[in-house]
Amino acid sequence: MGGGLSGLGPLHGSRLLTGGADGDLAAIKTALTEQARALGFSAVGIADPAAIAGEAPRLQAFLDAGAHGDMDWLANDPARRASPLVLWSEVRSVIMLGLNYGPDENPLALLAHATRGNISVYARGDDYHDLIKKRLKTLARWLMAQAGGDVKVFVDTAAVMEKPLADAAGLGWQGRHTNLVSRDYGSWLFLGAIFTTLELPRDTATGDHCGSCRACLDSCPTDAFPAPYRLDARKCISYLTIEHKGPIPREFRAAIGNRIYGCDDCLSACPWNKFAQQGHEARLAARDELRAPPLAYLAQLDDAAFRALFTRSPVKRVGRARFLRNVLTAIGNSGEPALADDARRLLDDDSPLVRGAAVWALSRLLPRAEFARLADASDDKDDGVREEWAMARPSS
Ligand code: B12
Ligand code: SF4
Ligand code: SF4
Repeated sequence: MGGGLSGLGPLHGSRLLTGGADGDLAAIKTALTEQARALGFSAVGIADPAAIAGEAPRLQAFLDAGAHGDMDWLANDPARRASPLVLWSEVRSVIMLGLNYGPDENPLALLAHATRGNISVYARGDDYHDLIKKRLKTLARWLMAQAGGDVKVFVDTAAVMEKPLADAAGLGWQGRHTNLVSRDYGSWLFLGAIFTTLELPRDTATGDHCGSCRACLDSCPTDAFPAPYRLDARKCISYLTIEHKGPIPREFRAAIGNRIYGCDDCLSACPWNKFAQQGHEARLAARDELRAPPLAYLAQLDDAAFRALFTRSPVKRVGRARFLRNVLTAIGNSGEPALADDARRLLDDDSPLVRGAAVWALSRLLPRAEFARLADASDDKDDGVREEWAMARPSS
């Protein structure tokens, strides 16, 4: 979501500007960095808006391959997305900010606990968008008050390519898993951007430090990297469990395991995480109830309970039906027959998405004959659910 602060207008007669000399701009940059750190940002750097000119063909290749799946918003106006100057012709500098959210435990440990749901690290606390956006606005206002100019702030949801911009601003480099890797924080930086009309001194890119490593590529449970530095989002568990609206394609369901919202496998595999530091933001820290929630509990959430459990959490965004689809996929993968009762109850859910996922879960947990009896008794009117029954019915 992009939020221009242009309404505040440029402020003149500011404290740090004494005549527009290079020294003034350097002083502004130093003070800006200090201010960003005081606001809790872990990394800050400045890029030339033209620095990512080379990304346009790469973005186009990604879109031409259909790798964005049904994230249509990624395909809207790629020229704008690939260039800050097309998005806002007056921008002269892009200030990139990183906020450390390093986990306090091994994010992969929970994958072994099949009756518990694994929510990815970024979504175990409050929604980072809200927190970062507020701070970006505070920092942007401060900059305007000190040095004038006009600003716009972005975090995640606007048509801005944050990773290559952060790369150009020296925050780290885009690793083979396509995310930004930092020497100081490993894989665990959230990104945000302030576009300004001020011409601030640039930082230099760190360059790629992946070397011959390919740990992230090899760790992916769904083989979602067609090549290093390239992701096919349609195969990525993060996309499948968060962005994808319909039934999860059958070929990925088993590999999803107990990942019920996002995935951290490629991030966790990175050796640069040995320099990672635990995040200090209390609001982003894992809530106890979201660290390892029992699937049996999650399967019983009605709409009100879902909203209450995920207040201020990013998980709320997907809504109950998509979330329960994910929970049922994990139940199907749990190997725990005791969870079949939870899945059976959801055969009567109002949402066909949930009913279809319940069918799949039961097909994995019930003895063949018992599943066949249920299939015979089903008179679901929804085509998608009927297809699930047909696909899962044991051939005799
Ligand atoms: C769409 C999106 C997704 C999609 C697609 C991911 C993707 N890789 O594009 C899905 C839903 C899958 C997703 C998942 C995740 N996301 Co996401 N996502 C975004 C979003 C909104 C846009 C990204 C984008 O522009 N994609 C378009 C494609 C074309 O970009 P790309 O894959 O990076 O492709 C580039 C490379 O392939 C490169 N390239 C191609 N060939 C070559 C060759 C070489 C040699 C090199 C160097 C590069 C290169 O060129 C391409 C264009 O730059 C950004 C926020 C933003 N506005 O930037 C967050 C963002 C990237 N996501 C983020 C996070 C945290 C995640 C997850 C970790 C969440 C989770 N735990 O489940 C996963 C990680 C999955 C992964 N391995 O990427 C963070 C990443 C922070 C960081 N440190 O990098 C961001 C920046 C949000 C934020 N504000 O913090 N995400
Ligand atoms: S987030 Fe998970 S599924 Fe997606 S690319 Fe990384 S390891 Fe693969
Ligand atoms: S795991 Fe290896 S290849 Fe992947 S981003 Fe980290 S250093 Fe690069």
